[in-house]
Amino acid sequence: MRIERVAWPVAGLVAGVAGIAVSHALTMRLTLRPNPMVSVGEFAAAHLPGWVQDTVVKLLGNRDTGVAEVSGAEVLEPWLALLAFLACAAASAGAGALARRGWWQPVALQVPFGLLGVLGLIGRYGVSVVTVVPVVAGVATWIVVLSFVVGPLQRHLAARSPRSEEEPERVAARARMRRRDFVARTAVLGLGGIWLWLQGGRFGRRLRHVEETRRLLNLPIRAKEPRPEWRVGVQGVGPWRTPNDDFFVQHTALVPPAVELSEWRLRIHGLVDREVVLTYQELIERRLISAWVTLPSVLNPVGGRSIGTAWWSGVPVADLLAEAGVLPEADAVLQTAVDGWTCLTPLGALTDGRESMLAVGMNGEPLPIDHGFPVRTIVPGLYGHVSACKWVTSLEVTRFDDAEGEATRRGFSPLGPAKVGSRIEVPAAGDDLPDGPVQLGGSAWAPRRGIASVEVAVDGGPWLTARLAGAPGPDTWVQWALTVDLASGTHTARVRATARDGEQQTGVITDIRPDGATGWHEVEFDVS
Ligand SMILES: Nc1nc2c(c(=O)[nH]1)N[C@H]1C(S)=C(S)[C@@H](COP(=O)(O)O)O[C@H]1N2
Ligand SMILES: [Mo]
Repeated sequence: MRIERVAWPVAGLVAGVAGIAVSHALTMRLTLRPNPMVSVGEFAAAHLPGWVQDTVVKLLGNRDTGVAEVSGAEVLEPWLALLAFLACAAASAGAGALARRGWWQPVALQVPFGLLGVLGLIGRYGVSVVTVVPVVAGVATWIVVLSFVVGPLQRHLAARSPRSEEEPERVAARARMRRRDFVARTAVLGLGGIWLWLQGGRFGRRLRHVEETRRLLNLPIRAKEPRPEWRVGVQGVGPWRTPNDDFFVQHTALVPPAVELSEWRLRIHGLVDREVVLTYQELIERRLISAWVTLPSVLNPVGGRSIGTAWWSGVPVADLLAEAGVLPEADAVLQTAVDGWTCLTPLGALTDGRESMLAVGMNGEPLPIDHGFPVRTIVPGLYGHVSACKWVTSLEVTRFDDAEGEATRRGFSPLGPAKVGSRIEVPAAGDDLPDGPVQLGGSAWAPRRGIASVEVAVDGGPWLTARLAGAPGPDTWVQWALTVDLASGTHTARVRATARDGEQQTGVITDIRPDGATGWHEVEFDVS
């Protein structure tokens, strides 16, 4: 009887190990992130109040890292990861004990516990498939394995209430069978879970190796600071240069392809005089250029965040096409990525003198894996879906009549010039602002053409001209600001931009499909 008491929590631990192993292995396979428990620890460490962090640093001491400052969060991380681990162990044993009382009681613990984990990870990394999938799969495994392992124990419990006058030997024999059954299930799943946990790290080995190569790369490129005069100087607007970690990520691949530098080739073929095949080394030995370019996504809704600006470095596409010798009948280039994604780009946009490049660097670093390592295309003036091929490996010179990119199959029009757009970044929707002058600010863009003016209308009033900050050229966004005096109450502001060629951003609301959303960004806020 006492042994059976221990059996429930043990079953719980086995199920917990299986669940953690699955979420760990999936995380290793899908991303470069650490084990989910470590991530939750990191999140907690970053969000504890400063005085807790300071106390911990005092108590646990400062690690001698050779670096001057170690933040409280860094000292805390391993401890909180350990705490997260112990919490998982306690919850697992607890769920096992609860399984004694019926099938739904452990689930009532497991689901909220899993939700906590998901919330911690979302806090750390934001919402994405790779944030949610490993934990959800882990919790599902935990639930299923628990109910499977405790099956024999539950049958044993049910059998203890003597239903009939069965012979005692037969009752005892059945109990032995159930015990054997339980031990077998526990052993198989426990060992399987431990094996998967230990093996987990191997599933992502290629991705991790590529990341290591990327980190050690020493490219002849440099980071560049945006000029102070490009910032409009309103708190909450920007940043003007989007940090790589905050740059929106958009691709159809569930797992970004891990491309080994030694295996990567670029092939330029099709309607050319001579086919060109380059290794990575051969590519970066060519003339490199760098440019500030804003990359907008056609999927960006009005007021959305799927647009970013970086200092891109790479080889001019025009140079490479010239090496291959483009035939006169060509009018497009079909780009193909390692993951099979394709886009068809107008030839003119690659050869008309704009800074179209096969980029290897983003803000002075080798391209992050998520943004196309080792090589992706950047074409000023076009939306990403017809131009910005990540993990690019083939450029086939062709004709619009003869080829089709992924985008048109997905309901987008084939050309994809970026539309003039603007958004309000401060105030944010729903902000409650103090009385007095109210500062509005945001960004506007008209790639290839540049921004001529930005106007703001408050509460349906007249369009007021905003102040514009500087910009390096026509291919980046421009920050704007406007100060208005508003009485207390609820207000609405909307913004519109005008491009240098005179085209004014339309207020007509259209869908993202087929060629990009239109409409004015509007924000409602309170003054009191
Ligand atoms: N291989 C590949 N390249 C791709 C895509 C993709 O799905 N696969 N998406 C494109 C789209 S729609 C956009 S907007 C940009 C986004 O680039 P980013 O993820 O670096 O922001 O990449 C483009 N390049
Ligand atoms: Mo996009």
